[in-house]
Amino acid sequence: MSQKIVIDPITRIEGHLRIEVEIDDDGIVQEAWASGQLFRGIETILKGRDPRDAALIAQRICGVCTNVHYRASISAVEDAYKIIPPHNAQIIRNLVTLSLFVQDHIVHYYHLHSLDYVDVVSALSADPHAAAEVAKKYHPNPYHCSRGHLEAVKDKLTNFVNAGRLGLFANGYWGHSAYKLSPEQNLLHMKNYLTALRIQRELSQAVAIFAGKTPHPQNLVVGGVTSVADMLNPQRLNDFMFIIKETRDFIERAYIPDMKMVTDAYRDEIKRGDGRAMGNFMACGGYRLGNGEKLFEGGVIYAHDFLHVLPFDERNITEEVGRSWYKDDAPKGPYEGLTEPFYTDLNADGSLKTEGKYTWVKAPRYGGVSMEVGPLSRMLIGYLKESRIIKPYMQRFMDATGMELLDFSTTIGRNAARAIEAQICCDHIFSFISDMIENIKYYDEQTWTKYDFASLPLEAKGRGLYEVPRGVLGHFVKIKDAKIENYQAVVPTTWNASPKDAANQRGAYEEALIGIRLADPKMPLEVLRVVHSFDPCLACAVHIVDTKGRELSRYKSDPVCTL
Ligand code: NFE
Ligand code: MG
Repeated sequence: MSQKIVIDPITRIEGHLRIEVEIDDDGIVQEAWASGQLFRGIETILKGRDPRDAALIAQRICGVCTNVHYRASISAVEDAYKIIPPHNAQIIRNLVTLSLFVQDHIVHYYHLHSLDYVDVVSALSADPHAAAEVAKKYHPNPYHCSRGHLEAVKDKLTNFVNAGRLGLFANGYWGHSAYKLSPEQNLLHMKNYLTALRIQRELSQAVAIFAGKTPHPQNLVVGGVTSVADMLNPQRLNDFMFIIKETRDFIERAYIPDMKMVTDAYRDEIKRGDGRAMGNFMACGGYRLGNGEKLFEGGVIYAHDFLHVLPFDERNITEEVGRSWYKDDAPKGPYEGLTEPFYTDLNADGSLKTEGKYTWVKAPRYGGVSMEVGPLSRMLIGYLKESRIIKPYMQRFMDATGMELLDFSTTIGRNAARAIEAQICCDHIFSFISDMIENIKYYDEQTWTKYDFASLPLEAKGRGLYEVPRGVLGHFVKIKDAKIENYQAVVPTTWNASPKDAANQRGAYEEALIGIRLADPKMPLEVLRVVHSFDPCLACAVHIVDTKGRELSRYKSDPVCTL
């Protein structure tokens, strides 16, 4: 007899995500439903506003991938008005966005996801001396790996546990049979978990050097950036580079080695294809370096057909809401998209109406097809398009671990792709900064393109399309009478957390869950692994608040539902 398991909310993500899966007698997932449980109102709030103000509101969509909505919104308005920001402004925007990529990937892997693979309690029985030796298997000069330091980390964790203040480590599925690392490997990984707390804080400081603050920077305006004094202050540039250099060292000697260790320990799960979705990958590409090369390539892959990478064409993007709590079910292009809530409630027993509408997340489609976006898509597409930037990094990791291309299309593979991407972004921040220093040297200090608002067209439309940490982000604005007539954001987590559509095609989370085997349905660790590997951000995905304060849903924490 099939059994329904409800996890609501999924924790260690941004926002409110409910997952329902149906398992058979062997604990194998037969069907899955991903449901965004929160309704906000950003696109609606933007209507009727001055387009120059849009970005300050749009950036409130999310405080995690902070600055990317700000930037995409500014770019959409610039695109509509054909305003091209100067070179230095583009570089400063890139410095901020790429620092965010690295910060976001490190926080996601270590603090939001790694404990699905790393058993904190097991680390307490590690031998720190043996652990120092184990670390050398994954890097000749591992990060902060003296025996003394590892002993100190073990003492710190032990004191934490003995004091009964487990805090964020409480309620983990410690001891679950799906954990595979040895106590020493768990200790090494926890050491880097603690260091990553500092690294991510320093990276936030780096973002704030040019962005004023984070989250929700204040340095962008239509036409350029306001970070003029920061750009011209050698001390600020030096502070920024110092942080990026320290981070680069951490990625090289800790993050990548950890990923190699996890890949090694969970090889069976990788070879079994755990967490593989439909194999449709999409990237729009972007971030042009001074030599004309692009950091990320655009492209589309269908059904893991790695022999054919098709060109990406944004005109193929639509969103539909047949299974989402909105009105007007027909697929629509983003300039015409509507955001009119139409909540249809739950079943009397509290379960989702899985045959009807069941989420606040819309269903974006590319030419009618459901897609996976994110680091995995970018790394596969870059590799297959022979990117001179991406391929060598991927190849190094593949040679060191024996990972094949298809192996990346798994739960662990998604994390490996994210780590490789963090390294690529971090390394290339230096290219952008040297381009900027070169400009300044030749007295190019321009940071804003002047324009006269009164003489801009009254009607226009434009979009900002970017690769951001979780995938492809598009902001689309239609302007009429110099005001915003319509605004839509089509967001990475909306692609990946998409519900089914009229043709019953599943979204990427749903598809990736099918076939997963749960060792113990009361502790659905395997489901968490799959969902976390996409780095969900539901605030982004839904970006819409019930202004009347009505109850939209209740949250349970007991995963096993007696439906
Ligand atoms: Ni709220 Fe985001 C990113 C955007 S969403 S985190 O990256 O855009 O998926
Ligand atoms: Mg949207």
